[in-house]
Amino acid sequence: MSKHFIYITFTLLLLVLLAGLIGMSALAAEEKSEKSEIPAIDQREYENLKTATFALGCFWGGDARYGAVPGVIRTRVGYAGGAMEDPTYHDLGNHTESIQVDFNPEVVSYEELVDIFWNRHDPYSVSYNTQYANILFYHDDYQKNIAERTNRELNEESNQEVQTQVRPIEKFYPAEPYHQKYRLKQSSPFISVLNDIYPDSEDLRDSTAAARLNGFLAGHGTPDQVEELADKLGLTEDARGKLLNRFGLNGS
Ligand code: MHO
Repeated sequence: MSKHFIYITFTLLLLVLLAGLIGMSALAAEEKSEKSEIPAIDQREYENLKTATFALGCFWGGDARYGAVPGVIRTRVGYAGGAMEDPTYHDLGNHTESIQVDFNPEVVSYEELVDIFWNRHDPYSVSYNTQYANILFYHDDYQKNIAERTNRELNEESNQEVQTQVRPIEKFYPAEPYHQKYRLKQSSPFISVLNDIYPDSEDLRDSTAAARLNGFLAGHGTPDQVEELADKLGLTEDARGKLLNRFGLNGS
């Protein structure tokens, strides 16, 4: 083998290696730029989240109310409490429209979420029908104690009887994508920004940014909270300005 041949082979090998390295770093850069589109509020991973489920009439409203609560990480609307398998909005059997939230108990307690539940409806009124019944679904003994205690307290402080049910959660069936973050889905330009970030409807549903926006757009949340989060929701300059303006803050 001539020296010349070895030299050429060696150079070729080096070139192939170099091309590979360049390719790999280009891929990594692409991945990074995709990642940077994810809203800052969604970039955190959580351990030890808890889950709570509430039925409060039409689930669109509760989704927005809980979505604005600091410490609530994910919200989803769905059907619970009934026996039929795989209910849908137009065929929900004896299920009830419900909101399920995953929350960080270091930031918001179950008791605070239950407080919102009791304050968001009239517990002494008889539910209109099963679809819109008021139900506090507990997930474990800890939640059961709080649910039953707060129910009892309301019974004791009134001469009327609490009509709201307190029941264990069984299966929760997430509702159709168009019901998730309903208020946000009605609000351009916000929904187009979020749809670009999350083309997959389950990713959109599970996004904290989408939950907060859905809440803020329904008028929940405080100006302070909106100001603090405005840069973390993945919004364009235009959408960010519009959100701030809604809360009387200067968008520019
Ligand atoms: N009255 C509301 C109910 C929707 S809620 C998801 C409507 O149809 O506009 O049940």
